[in-house]
Amino acid sequence: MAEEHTLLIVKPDGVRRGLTGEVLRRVEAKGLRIAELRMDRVDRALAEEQYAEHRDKPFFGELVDFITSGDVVVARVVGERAVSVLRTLMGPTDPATAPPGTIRGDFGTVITENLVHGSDSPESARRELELFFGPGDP
Ligand code: 3AN
Repeated sequence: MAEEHTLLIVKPDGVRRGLTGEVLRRVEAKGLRIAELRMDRVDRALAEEQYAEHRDKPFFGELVDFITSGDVVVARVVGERAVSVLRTLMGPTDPATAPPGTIRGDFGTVITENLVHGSDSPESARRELELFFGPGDP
């Protein structure tokens, strides 16, 4: 099976709490590769584009406020089934009920502050990687 590329974001809560290294360690220890990496700041326009599918949800404003509230670390993560493997490492959306052993289950309690973002499909990954890293790799 071909390698997939996916977008990982360590959100502002993860960066503020000094958990960037821990998140990246887990990604690498699992066997995925970090192909590109940088610290960044997401402006409102980029946040609204990134979360376009949630535009009509009641939590959209909170989500955009939060992702723009501080530095984030963005990474292009590559490997066999990287999209779903990263999602498994992250755990379900709500950290309060995410199982221990997952990033959200081990480090969070609040749904907005759920530490990490990972693309939810290969199609989302292509779209999101282009937003953050520009055109180029798949
Ligand atoms: P995931 O990040 O697990 O793919 P999505 O795509 O459903 O989850 O939601 C995107 C982000 O929106 C989540 N990471 C979380 O921060 C926020 N979010 C999702 N559902 C809620 C909710 N019910 N209340 C507040 N924020 C939410």
